Amino acid sequence: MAKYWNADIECMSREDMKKLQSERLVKQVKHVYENVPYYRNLMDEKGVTPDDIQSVDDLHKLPFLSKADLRDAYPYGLLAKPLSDCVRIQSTSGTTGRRVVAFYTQHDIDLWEDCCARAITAAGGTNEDVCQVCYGYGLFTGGPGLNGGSHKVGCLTLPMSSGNTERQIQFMRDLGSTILCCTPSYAAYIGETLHDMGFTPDDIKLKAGIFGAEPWTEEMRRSIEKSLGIKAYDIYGLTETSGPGVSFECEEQTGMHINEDHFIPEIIDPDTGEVLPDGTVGELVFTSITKEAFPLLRYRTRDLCVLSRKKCSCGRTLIKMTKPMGRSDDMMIIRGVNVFPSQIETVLIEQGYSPNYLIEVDRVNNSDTLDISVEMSAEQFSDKMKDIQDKEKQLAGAIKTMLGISPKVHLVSPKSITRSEGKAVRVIDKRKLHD
Ligand code: DLL
Repeated sequence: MAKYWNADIECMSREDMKKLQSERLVKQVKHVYENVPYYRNLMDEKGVTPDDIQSVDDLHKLPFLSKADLRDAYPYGLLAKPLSDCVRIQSTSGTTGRRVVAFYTQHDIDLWEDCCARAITAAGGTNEDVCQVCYGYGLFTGGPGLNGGSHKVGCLTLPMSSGNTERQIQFMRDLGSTILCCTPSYAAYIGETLHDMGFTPDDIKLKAGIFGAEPWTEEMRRSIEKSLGIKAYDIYGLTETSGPGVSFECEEQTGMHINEDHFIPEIIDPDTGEVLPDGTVGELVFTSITKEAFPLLRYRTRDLCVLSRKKCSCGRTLIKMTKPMGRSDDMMIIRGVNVFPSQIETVLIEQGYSPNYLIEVDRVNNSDTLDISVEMSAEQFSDKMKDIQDKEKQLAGAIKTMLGISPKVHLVSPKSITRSEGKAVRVIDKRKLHD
């Protein structure tokens, strides 16, 4: 069984990787400078020319590109190839008013699918596998990306898209799916539905899941692994950098290997822009060195994580990033304390609750309020008020220990919180509505 999709690259020596990255970077900077007036202006403003970039060591000289730049340049302002060379667009949903449209040449699509093929291979996928892709298809990159990767590996591919969960399980059983690709919140829902339909993991053939597109905790991973009887692998990416496959997990499950032959990562201080050493938490920045149509240099992702060069037992030498703990824009400041939804999720699952919850933040009489509705399982449910109140108090205490601030916990009846088939919405910050 092939352990790597491309061993030459995935296990390349650091020295050779640096050389490859430097060659590609020099070429890419020229390509962007000559073809993207928007970025050329940014470089001119900073007084940098392509000649100043001779290797990856010069990367820090380049200006950053932010989501605001993408908005300014929408839709064609960052395009580096004539439209006649482009064959596809993908896009974010734009529900937060920040739609991103990314363009692809056929070459870009090939490289993107190759990155996804590496992820599937790292999860143990081969041409013997049946890969059920339940990420959304369409403008969202999840479905098309994993679909393409699955074809490359030679898996029998089930292009299911998301939704109609009972039918997903029927297909899974009838066709003997061995790999599941979807968001972690949808994987949890599939696991729950499997159970509700009276099946156990022994009734399906799944062995691995490739889950990403939203933050998820280690506790959530263990809960999904148990409900579906699989090993759950993380995968990361964003529309701006093609989609899923920028990085992927191997069997060690201690972070995601970044496809460094295509994307050079940096970690910066989100406030000052200063580049931080490996091992420090900061904002992840990517430079795409092989993309033709929509190459982004020093793109600020807003995702917070840590990079590590610790040797990996899988043999890959590609740098690893930790699971992003959330976007810097997901972080809530409640009564002056920084709170990530993932911290709350960790406590809930540790305390034996399901990952079905909703966080509501508001401001009443100039003071922030934090309300967390958490679903009980049928076994946890009780019709005795006192029992429920005791449990709410106990859970609120555990969350207070984690966050340092007291929430109001509401235990709600089984199945009363809407399930997610794509990216879960877990936070409603009503303060933003008032401002
Ligand atoms: O979510 C691409 C994708 C599809 C990745 C399928 C993995 C699997 P966007 O919709 O542009 O693209 O959202 C990108 O999602 O900046 C992160 O904040 C978040 N994200 C993606 N993967 C992970 C992950 C796709 N594994 C944004 N863990 C990114 C945590 C993730 N957050």
